[in-house]
Amino acid sequence: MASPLEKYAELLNSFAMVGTPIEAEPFGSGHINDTYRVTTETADGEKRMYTLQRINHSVFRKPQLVMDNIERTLAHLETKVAQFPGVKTLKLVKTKENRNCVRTFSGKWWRMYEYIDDVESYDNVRDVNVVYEAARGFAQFQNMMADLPLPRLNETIPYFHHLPMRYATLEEAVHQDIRNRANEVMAEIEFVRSRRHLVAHLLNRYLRGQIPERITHNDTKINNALFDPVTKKCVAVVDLDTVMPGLALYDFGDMCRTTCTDVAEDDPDAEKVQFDLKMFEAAVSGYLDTAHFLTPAEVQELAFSAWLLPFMIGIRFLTDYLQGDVYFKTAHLRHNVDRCRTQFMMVKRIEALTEEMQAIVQRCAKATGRY
Ligand code: ADP
Ligand code: GN1
Ligand code: MG
Repeated sequence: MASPLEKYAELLNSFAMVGTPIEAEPFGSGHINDTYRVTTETADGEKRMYTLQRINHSVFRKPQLVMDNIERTLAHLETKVAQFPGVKTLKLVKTKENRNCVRTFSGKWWRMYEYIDDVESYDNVRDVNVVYEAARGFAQFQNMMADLPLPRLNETIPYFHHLPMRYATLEEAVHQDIRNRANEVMAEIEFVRSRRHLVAHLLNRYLRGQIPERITHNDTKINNALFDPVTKKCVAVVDLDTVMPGLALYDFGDMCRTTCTDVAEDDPDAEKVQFDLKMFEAAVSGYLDTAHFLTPAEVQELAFSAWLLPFMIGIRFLTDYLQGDVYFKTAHLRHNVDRCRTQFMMVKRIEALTEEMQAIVQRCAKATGRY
């Protein structure tokens, strides 16, 4: 079988990299795009690294809108990072024809970034300092994006965090049951149905004007933050495909989803999932220390958002299982079921800790002196 380097030789040649590609290897553990790390070498032996990514165009139906958002986002971040020592932004590598991505004859979309070197990325965290720094990093990202000049960014996936829509899509998938899998996951379906009354809560507060729209990252899982291996500070935020208008709380909740447990998202033993209050406290304090823009109403919903994101993403995994595993990459038949179960276990753990979580939020908010 051809190696990635051979397979993508022509594609690689269309990007304006420095040097000649000498290696290309699959990279990262994202569920959506295909990522390769490419190494090049110049005539005098200097090596450079890049990430080559195929944008999953069945998830991102309009890849050009994604790339336009990313170009604007990066240009804006570039004007900001100088104020933050150590902070880096992704840098797009244009094509030799000065485009921000390539569309191949077979209809695939590819883009390239400079690889950010000397960093660490984690799928799971056990260190409260890392959680604190991740929260600061994502808050800083929101801070830097707050004054992006108009027009409004494109919605790269419409209704992405619209929980009532996610709920309705699940019911539709149960109704259609095209793979005949609904019976097997009836307990999970009932788990969702019994929480139906909570589905519209945050969205209603937004629609009533109580919670503002902001520019948000929308995919703040911990492996989308890169860390300095020595200082453990968050140096960059990656995976910008879903940067678009959203609620700050979605970013906070997704961060908690992936940092407040050290159990893998797809662990087959969901019982192991605990919700670690020390990690939650680190996330709240890191976020509040940096996201000075947060209104009292947003602060009031921080704990709820930590519940909402595992609930929503669990629904998405369950829906994908019922629809035949067409959205998230899966490695085995019940992968999406395992993922769904860890998420719902987290939801259950959070439900048992609601008071403690509210108390943590109040304590941290008071400590800032702003609320
Ligand atoms: P996906 O959409 O599939 O999640 P990502 O853009 O998140 O793809 O990339 C996958 C992983 O690769 C990231 O979680 C991150 O750890 C790593 N990564 C991506 N881009 C870079 C980069 N420019 N430099 C260093 N690491 C990167
Ligand atoms: C996907 O692309 P990745 O792996 O960082 C997904 C997120 C989910 C996450 C669950 C565009 O993120 O919404 O929360 O998987 N991204 C998209 O792990 O759907
Ligand atoms: Mg990612």
